[in-house]
Formats: sequence, C-alpha cells, structure tokens
Amino acid sequence: MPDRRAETLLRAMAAGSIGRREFARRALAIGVSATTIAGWLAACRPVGDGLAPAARAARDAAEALEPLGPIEHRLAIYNWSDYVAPDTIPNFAREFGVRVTYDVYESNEELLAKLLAGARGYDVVFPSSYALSVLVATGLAGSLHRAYLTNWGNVAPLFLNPGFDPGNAHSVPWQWGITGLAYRSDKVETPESWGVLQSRRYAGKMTQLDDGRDVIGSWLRYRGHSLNSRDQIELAAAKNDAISAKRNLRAYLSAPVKGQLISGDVWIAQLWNGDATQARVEQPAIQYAIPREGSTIWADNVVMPRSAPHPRAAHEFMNYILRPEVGAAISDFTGYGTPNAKALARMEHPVPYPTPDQLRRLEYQIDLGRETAEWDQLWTEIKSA
Ligand code: N2P
Repeated sequence: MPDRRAETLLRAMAAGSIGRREFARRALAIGVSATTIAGWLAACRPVGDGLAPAARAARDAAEALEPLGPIEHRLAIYNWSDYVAPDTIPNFAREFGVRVTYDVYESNEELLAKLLAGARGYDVVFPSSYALSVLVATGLAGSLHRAYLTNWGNVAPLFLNPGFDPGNAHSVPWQWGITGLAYRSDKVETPESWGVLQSRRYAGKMTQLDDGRDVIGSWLRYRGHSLNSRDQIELAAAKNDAISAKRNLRAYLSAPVKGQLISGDVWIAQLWNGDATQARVEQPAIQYAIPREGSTIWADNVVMPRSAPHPRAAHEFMNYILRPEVGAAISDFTGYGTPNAKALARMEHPVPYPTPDQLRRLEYQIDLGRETAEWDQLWTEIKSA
C-alpha cells in the first residue's frame, strides 16, 4: 500500500487539485519509483493529459501531421552512459551541420526526475519501457512524425507496436538486452545461480545493480518465482534473500561497475549484457552468465520530449540511427542487441535474439500497477538494512 504521503498525492490527483505531471514529480521526490508511478498513472483515469484516449489519439495524429520546419542547428541528447558508438554523434554532427550536446544518466529514475522537474532542453532521451509509460501518461513524450522516419522499415517486426506505446506513436526502438552476471573467469568459477551472491566465498568482491526491480527480481527468480511477482510471501522471501546477499556485496552499482571488474576489485557483478561485453574488450577474462533460475530481458527506446527545442533535428537523428550501418556500429560498440533487422545483418558481433529455450528463462518486466508500491517499500528496506 502507498504510504501516507503518497496516499495524499494520489488523492490530490484524483480530486484534480494537482495534475498528473505534478503528481509524478512529487511522487518521485518522496522516493516512489518510476515503475510505481507508471502503475498509479495507468490506474487513475483519465489517462495522460486529462484527455480521453480517443481525443488524445486525435491530438497526437494532428500534431504528427503538422509539418516540421527545416533542421535546426543544434541537438541536445540525454542518454544512459556508454550507450552509443564513439563515432555516432560526430558523424551525425558533421553530416547534418548540427552542434550536439550530450549528457548521460545511470537510471530511468534519474531521467524521469529531470524531465518531471521541468527540464525542457532535451531533444532525445532513452527510457526503458516502463519509464516511457510515465512520459506518455504525463504528456511529456512528443508525437513522432513517421513521414520523417524514412528508415522505419528497417525495424524488425518483433519490436513494432509494443504494448507500452501502441503504434510506436512516441518511440523508436533503440537497444535490447538481458540482466545477468558478469564475472572474472580468472578469479571465480562460472556463477550458475543467483545464490552465488549469498555465499561468503567471494564476499566483498561482488555487486548488484543499483536498481530495485533487478535486485528483487533476481531473488524472486532464485526461488523459482516470476520477477513480476505480487505475492506477499514470495516478496518477503526475496527481501530476506537480498539482505542476506547484501552483507557480501561491495555496493549496489550499475554501469560504472565496469571499471572495478576490469581492475579486479569486483569479481562478480549483476550487470546488463552489453556493458559486460564492453568491459571484456579491456579485460578478456570477463565473461557473462545467465543464472539457471532465469532473469530479465528488456528494451529501451528513443523518445523526443514534447518540449524538444529542436524537433526536426531530433527526427533526423532518429532516422539516422535507423540506417543499417549506423545501427550496426552502435550495437557493435554497446554490445547490446539491435532491434534493426538490416543492422543485425551487418554487425561484426551480432547479439542473436534469444532462442526459445533461453526465452523460457527470461521475462520482460511488466508494469505492476498499484502493487508496485510494495516493491518500493521493499527496496528501501533492503537498501537501509
Ligand atoms: C547503458 C545500459 C543501459 C541499459 N550502459 C539499461 N536499460
């Protein structure tokens, strides 16, 4: 259940005394996760900006028909760290005569906090599916003009029309990946199970992601449950497991753990597969395993905030990254999977889509609705234990 402050915010939104965006901004400020906010916004109709779905679809379609002006001379990008090839941006800047600024973040919460606080300067951002749901529900995601995305046909059908953005009205698929364990094969045996994090054997040399969904999800899978569980008993067990692993962990750390894996300060890290691949370039002993109990598969997206100051440049950028050779270079560098079928065919180190057998062990994180407040509470308790 939401705590008292969250309850007050929910009531205020339901009564109409604060808007959905203000609600999301304040909820994030008191520590409610993006997943939970997405769930609450979805549960509290009317959706989005107060418009009925049909009216919103009509507005989006009208917006999308309005032609954009000529390309602006600037583009402001806000992306996860280490999530683009080194030459992607300089090549775009040179070819299109655009000056690009590039800022980075480490989590969906960081991205949402910035946009919900009213930052208006960004032209393209890269939310995961549940963070995109928040941007759409709060009216912060701009509508895309498909007419300018002439390379749209390169997207593999599997990534089209996702449940979190019907018709891809607001998003272009960017990269997909998996959450598993990166490890130093010169220091430890292949970690076959999430249980390795609970063993004292490598105490102080292990990390988990700084991400409640991934941490609690790993411990749910460990006991054979769905990583989208809403079951009180399963969640309580996951919390206990997470806390018993915590005494062995050096930190909760996301992409920046790469440096510590390379230096040997960390031997086993819960990490996203592409970041592990990047680390392996510098330290060949770094390998990657999906624990036998299973894990997460996820997809991130390119989105233009509605307030983007340079919408034409944003569209040209999206169209540019959809080129086969550009998409291939991005995924060859990031180590992630490309949703671009034509790019996949050109990659030097393609990440194949998981086999049906692997897919049986992988789950997409779904929106947990109102129940995810419980998850936030658990994550707070784990972190402060
Ligand atoms: C960036 C990896 C981001 C993936 N280094 C998490 N969705």
